[in-house]
Amino acid sequence: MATSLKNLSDYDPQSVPNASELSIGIVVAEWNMDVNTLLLQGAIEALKKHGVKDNNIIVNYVPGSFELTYGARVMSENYDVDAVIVIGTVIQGETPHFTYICQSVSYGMTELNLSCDIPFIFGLLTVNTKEQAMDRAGGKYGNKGVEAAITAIKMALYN
Ligand code: RBF
Repeated sequence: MATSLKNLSDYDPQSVPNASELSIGIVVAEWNMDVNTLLLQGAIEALKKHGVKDNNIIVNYVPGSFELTYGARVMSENYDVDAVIVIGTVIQGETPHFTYICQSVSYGMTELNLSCDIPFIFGLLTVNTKEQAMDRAGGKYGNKGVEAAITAIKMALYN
């Protein structure tokens, strides 16, 4: 959890295993693309920093966060990836859509983690405001895309 007390973007790089043999899929939602682009950049930079080759980072897009579960499943079926990261930003509005979308992605990732042989990493920002999103996309609370990438490497090599 990235809070002011625990910001994994300040992680110890020595604690991350070499990822040069890994292929990582990233599925990005197109809603709030300005935020998601920053999260994606953070994720790709972190993957490359730890050895993942350019050709072994596959990025696909889906219309919104609700579609991330299906996009992640298709990514795992169509590409030989060792982990899938989903990236999206859901901002609380005046209607209950926020809860439905966030719960759906959360359940979706859990379901995929239980039923598939590779890990699925939850890179979804669930925030009240755009400002809170930016704070977590390279702002004062780090970049959750970086954290998702480090988690993907660790979980892909988990045994
Ligand atoms: N998708 C997001 O990724 N982030 C959002 O903040 C977001 N807000 C939405 C608000 C409403 C009222 C609706 C209907 C959809 C929203 N979506 C959002 C899109 C959603 O994830 C999905 O793409 C669509 O509902 C189509 O299945």
